[in-house]
Amino acid sequence: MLHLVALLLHCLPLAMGQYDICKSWVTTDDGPSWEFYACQPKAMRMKDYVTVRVDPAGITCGDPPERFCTHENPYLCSDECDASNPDLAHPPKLMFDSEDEGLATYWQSVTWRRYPEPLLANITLSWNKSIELTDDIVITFEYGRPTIMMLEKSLDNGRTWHPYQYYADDCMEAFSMPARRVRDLSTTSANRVLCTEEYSRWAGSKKEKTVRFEVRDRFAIFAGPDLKNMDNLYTRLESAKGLKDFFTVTDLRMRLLRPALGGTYVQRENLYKYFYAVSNIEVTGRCKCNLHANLCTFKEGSLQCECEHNTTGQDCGKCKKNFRSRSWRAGSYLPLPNGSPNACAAAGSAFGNCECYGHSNRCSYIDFLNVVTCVSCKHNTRGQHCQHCRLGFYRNSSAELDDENVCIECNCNQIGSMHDRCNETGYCECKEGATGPKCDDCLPNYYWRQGCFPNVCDDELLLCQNGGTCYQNQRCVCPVGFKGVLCQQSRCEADKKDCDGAASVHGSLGAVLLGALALQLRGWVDL
Ligand SMILES: *[C@@H]1O[C@H](CO)[C@@H](O)[C@H](O)[C@H]1NC(C)=O
Ligand SMILES: *[C@@H]1O[C@H](CO)[C@@H](O)[C@H](O)[C@H]1NC(C)=O
Ligand SMILES: *[C@@H]1O[C@H](CO)[C@@H](O)[C@H](O)[C@H]1NC(C)=O
Ligand SMILES: *[C@@H]1O[C@H](CO)[C@@H](O)[C@H](O)[C@H]1NC(C)=O
Ligand SMILES: *[C@@H]1O[C@H](CO)[C@@H](O)[C@H](O)[C@H]1NC(C)=O
Ligand SMILES: [Ca+2]
Repeated sequence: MLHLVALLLHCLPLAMGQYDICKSWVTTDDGPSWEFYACQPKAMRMKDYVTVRVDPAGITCGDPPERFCTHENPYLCSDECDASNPDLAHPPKLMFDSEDEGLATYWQSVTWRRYPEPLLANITLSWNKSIELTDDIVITFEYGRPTIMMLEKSLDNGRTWHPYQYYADDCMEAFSMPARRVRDLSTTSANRVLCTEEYSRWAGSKKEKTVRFEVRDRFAIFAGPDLKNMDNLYTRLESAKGLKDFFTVTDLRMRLLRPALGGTYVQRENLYKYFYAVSNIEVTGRCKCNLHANLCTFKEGSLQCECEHNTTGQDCGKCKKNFRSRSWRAGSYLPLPNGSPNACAAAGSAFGNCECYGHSNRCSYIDFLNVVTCVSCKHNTRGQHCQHCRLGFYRNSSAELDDENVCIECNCNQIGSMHDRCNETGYCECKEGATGPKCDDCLPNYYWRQGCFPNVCDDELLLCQNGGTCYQNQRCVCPVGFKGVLCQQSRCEADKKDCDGAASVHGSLGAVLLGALALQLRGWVDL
């Protein structure tokens, strides 16, 4: 059996010969040396490496034990699911076992007892590794396929999800989408997300059991019906934007939205025959190693590329330390048939002695200075070797010189600072009165109002006088009859008319109170 599986996998189109070696020892006129090629691991049965999660809690049948019937035998409800009995239990792992004896083993949900509340279940598969699909995803349902379901994928270990394909017996009704078939897609629409009715219609629960996500049909758009012209597919994968990513996943989720009905409507009097049962989920693909590895191994609970070309990381997505004289690049399928390795280069090896710490791919010779210098330093670096930070950036002390995060933006407060440059620890140069690393604070005795200004008044030294109150250190609010920055000046002294006016209303006690009230009001209004 194992042999047969290995043999079958070997026959998969993408597992054939091409791009399966990363380097070879060749003899040239200059003597023997290594030659490097773009390379990728073989396709594998990805269900062997997956972790699964079924939601919501309690959706798996058998706790408490429950009877169910089948569409063939709706009134003979003698089947039983019992989680505590290994012979009658239907846990999620049975979707990934190998059914050597030909007997289907399957995960099963509870029945649709709660109708008309929808019977919803999510099956989430996670690899903690990016995988490139190389063949159809095939989901096998016992006792009928769902009448509505959806396939979703994630490319970032489950942080964000995207629809991958919609399935319904009536796409318009279920998703307001026209029904389409993958075989009708064209070269420009090969990565379209569509709704298909091909896998949701009732055909007798024993007959058609599989729901597919058609990878081969999509490949065939470029490689021909027998996938003979793989060169054309590889060329397309390199040139068509988003096409490679379309076949790449870290996680998959089946959202089961309505079970098989076995007819056109739900029979309320016998809800025990409605449930989901999945016996197998086949996912065939290879580890994504950016064409820098031909082996992928299961280590410490996750798949990992065995990176070549002096790359490293789970997906060979960066250059090894001391091999960063130019930026990392993925290998390429082109030119056919061996591709380009785009290997990482040791410092000093690629461009004579011009090290650019991985921030530039180009060096240029400046004649009149007689130096070789890096061109177009990236990641906010500058300098002959991209070894300095651009103006307005400072050195990240916890990052190495070849780290993408080596330069941090100064972020000086535009109003509070003299300019947008900062010193090596990120401190900006502040205008008078401003303080803080970014100059967005004021020194004591200064207040912030589009910059820092010296206090006009406060509660200690610059007290408002004659009963005036200090408003936000900006000015004194003076009582009637007083003025001046600190209300230190009586209006009588300053202006005879003010004084006379005040005197005429000061006649009675009532007027005095009124005056006090007006004073209060004035204070408020002035704010
Ligand atoms: C299934 O997953 C989707 C998100 O992809 C979530 O919105 C939904 O609530 C989940 N359904 C169940 C039954 O857990
Ligand atoms: C995922 O893989 C990475 C890299 O191999 C590993 O460090 C991490 O622990 C894994 N996470 C889980 C949840 O397995
Ligand atoms: C990677 O580095 C090693 C050790 O320096 C070197 O022998 C090898 O040729 C390099 N490989 C590539 C693809 O550059
Ligand atoms: C400094 O570099 C480290 C290491 O790369 C990085 O984790 C960190 O985010 C960087 N700090 C900033 C502020 O960018
Ligand atoms: C940067 O400026 C701050 C504040 O003036 C100072 O404390 C610090 O020592 C300076 N750092 C360097 C490396 O000059
Ligand atoms: Ca099974």
